[in-house]
Amino acid sequence: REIAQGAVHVPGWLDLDQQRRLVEACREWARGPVPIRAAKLPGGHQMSVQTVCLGWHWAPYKYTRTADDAGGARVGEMPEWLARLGREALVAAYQDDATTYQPDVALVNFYDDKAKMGMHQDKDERSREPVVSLSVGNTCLFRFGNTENRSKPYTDVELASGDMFVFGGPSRLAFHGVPKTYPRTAPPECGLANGRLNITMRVTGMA
Ligand code: MD5
Ligand code: FE
Repeated sequence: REIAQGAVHVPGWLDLDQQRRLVEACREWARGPVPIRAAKLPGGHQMSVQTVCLGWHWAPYKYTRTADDAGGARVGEMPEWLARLGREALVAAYQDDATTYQPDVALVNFYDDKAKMGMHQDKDERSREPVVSLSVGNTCLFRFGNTENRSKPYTDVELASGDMFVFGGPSRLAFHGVPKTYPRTAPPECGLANGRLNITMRVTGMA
């Protein structure tokens, strides 16, 4: 389960009931106050993944309170129950007794059958606290790379519905991406007929 130092994959961490509840919550968050959208990169390219943000708005490549690239509304709150789930994830992944982890942003990504995410680093946060990732729906191919560049060496891992992944320590700034998802591989009971949801929690380090 340890893919690299600080990078821990916990398959099947969420039960089907938790998965369904997350899908329901994501449907609600996707409606607003800032509706889910495919972010436009500074170069003009539009991402294929659709994202809704909680707590802070991520407009490539920075965090703001208002969605200046999407109507200007203030983003929805980061729910405390979600932050608590993030803490539980950290305890489970690192087998700690407890943690003071307090994520203040969640980025919820939706992948349709064609969506993918190129190799990148998550370095817009000022804090180097771990990132917690929860997957629901279709299985994807997740590529976990190195900290130097977006090419080899990397490790390919499949992330399925209910899987949890924590990226911390020396893995926090590793390049990573999602080269593909596998259509119609979501378990019927997860609450999502097709498509993939990924919820990532982070600490922005912003006041
Ligand atoms: C996803 N999301 O499946 C992935 C999972 C993103 C993103 O990459 O930026 O929204 S989160 C993977 C991740 C986060 C932070 C660090 C590392 C991986 N890592 O060091 O490999 O939609
Ligand atoms: Fe990322």
